[in-house]
Formats: sequence, C-alpha cells, structure tokens
Amino acid sequence: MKRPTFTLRCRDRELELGRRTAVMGVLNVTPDSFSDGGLYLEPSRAVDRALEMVEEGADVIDVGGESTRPGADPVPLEEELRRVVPVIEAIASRVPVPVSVDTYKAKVAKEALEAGASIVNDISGLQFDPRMAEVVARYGAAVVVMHIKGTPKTMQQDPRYDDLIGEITQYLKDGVRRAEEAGVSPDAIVVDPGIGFGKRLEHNLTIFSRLEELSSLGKPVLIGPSRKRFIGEILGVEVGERLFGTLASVAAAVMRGAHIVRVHDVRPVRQVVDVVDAILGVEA
Ligand code: HH2
Repeated sequence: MKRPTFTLRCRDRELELGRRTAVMGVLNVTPDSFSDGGLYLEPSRAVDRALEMVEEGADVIDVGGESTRPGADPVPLEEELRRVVPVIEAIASRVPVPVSVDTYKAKVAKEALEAGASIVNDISGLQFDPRMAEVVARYGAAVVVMHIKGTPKTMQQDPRYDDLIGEITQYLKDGVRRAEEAGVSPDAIVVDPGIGFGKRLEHNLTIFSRLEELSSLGKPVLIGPSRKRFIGEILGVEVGERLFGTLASVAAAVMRGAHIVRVHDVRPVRQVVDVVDAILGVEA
C-alpha cells in the first residue's frame, strides 16, 4: 500500500512522514518498564542512550516516566516529573531530532514542553486528563492520540469488542476532534491503535492485518509493537527474545501504511524499514 505523505508540525520543527518510515526510539526512565525498566533511571545513562539511538537512526526520542504495562499502578505526579523533566532538559538541546514525552498527565506534558519536548505521546488519546489537549495546543506541540480500552491497571482483564476496528477508529476520531477543538493544528496529530492496550492476541493480529483502514482518519499512523506480549504468545519467548518478532511486526505494519514505528531496538528496525520503504518505493 502506498502511504499518504504528511508534514508533521511539532513546535518549531517539521517531521516528514510517508516517504521514509520514521523510527521513534523508546527511552523509559522508570524502574519497572516491562523490557527496559531500570536501565536508564540515571539521567546520564538516559542521555547516552538518547544520543546512541539518534546515531542508530532514530527520528524521534520518546521519553516516558511511568510504565503502562498491563496491571501497572499509576506513578504520582511529582515522581513522574522528577524522572522525565531533567532528562528531557538534558537531551532536547543535544539531539537533532524532536523529543516526545510519553504521558497522559497535562502537568507532566506542560513541564516536558517547557524543558524542550515538542511532541506529547498520550496513551489515553486525550481522554484521561481533560486539560491535556489545551496544553498541547498552547505550546504548538504535536500529539500522538492512542487507543486504549480501560486503564493500564485493568485493560487486560477480559477485553471484548463487537467491532474492533470500528471502535478503535471511533475512539481515535473522538481524540482527534478533542485536539482540534482545543486548537491543536490538524497537521500536528498522529493516531495509534494501541497494540496491547486492552487487546487479546486475536485483537492485536487483526489490527496489523487491517491497519490500512486507519488511513480513513486522514492522519499519520504510529504503531508500537516492540517486544510486546503478543509476540511472546506467538513464539513462546520471553521479553528479551522478542527482537525477530518485533522486526516481523514492524515490516507488516509498514507494508500496511504505518508512518512511525515506536521501538526499543532502533538499529535493526532502521534496517528493516529502509528495506521495506525501498520495496514500497517501486510499487505501482
Ligand atoms: N506502548 C507503550 C508505551 N507507550 N505509546 C504509544 N503511542 N504506542 C504504544 O504502543 C506504546 C506507547 C508500552 O511499551 P513500553 O514503553 O516499552 O513499556 P512500559 O509501558 O512498561 O514502560
């Protein structure tokens, strides 16, 4: 499938999307993220990893201070601020790519934007904090509107859908409307179906196989399959052994229209998407 192209407006930067897949490198400044928890809690390690990911081919660095893995408890506001703000401050001026903040709290987003972030990645699709859309608009930031069913604490307790793709599309449409009504520029919005966020294996697989249907929203599409449980369920492997499964899902998603892939393993993913992009480039 030929992807539509977009220029994503993120404050004073622009990110070209569609001709070349953009890689968002994950930087979790948490003690408990499911795959990289504890590795980058020390700010100097986080900065080194951000620089390394840029060198490996990352187009965005996504900094998160709260694990949203299934069953996770929320992190208090002050703790989340303490984790992410100094790291964003340190990397925003040192990396040549936009920095995003992975949070659903408007106050964290605001402080991260003050510290130099230019994208807000909200796993709740602007639904958890009523002030989030307004903060994004005020700073002229870009926003990732992601679908979730429930909350991280409860989302994997028996998720059910009557119409999976229809419900995800409607939720994302509501998030996009909320953003635009608050004054976020229409060309600063990305949508994400939320792999693993209130989804069983069959739901995650259906999202991959029907991903091109999200193009009806008229926004660039991001997907975050990296090292997730659905790969473990297919292959019977633990989190440290999910690289090949991640690469396969990234290739499938890009073939079906993903513009941005959010991953931990930037170097191998860059190679995979460069090859898939080359194939897409010659397709009629
Ligand atoms: N997945 C995670 C976190 N943030 N944001 C978007 N837009 N899309 C995703 O699929 C997504 C996301 C979960 O992965 P990770 O950050 O590695 O783990 P944890 O939540 O345990 O920190």
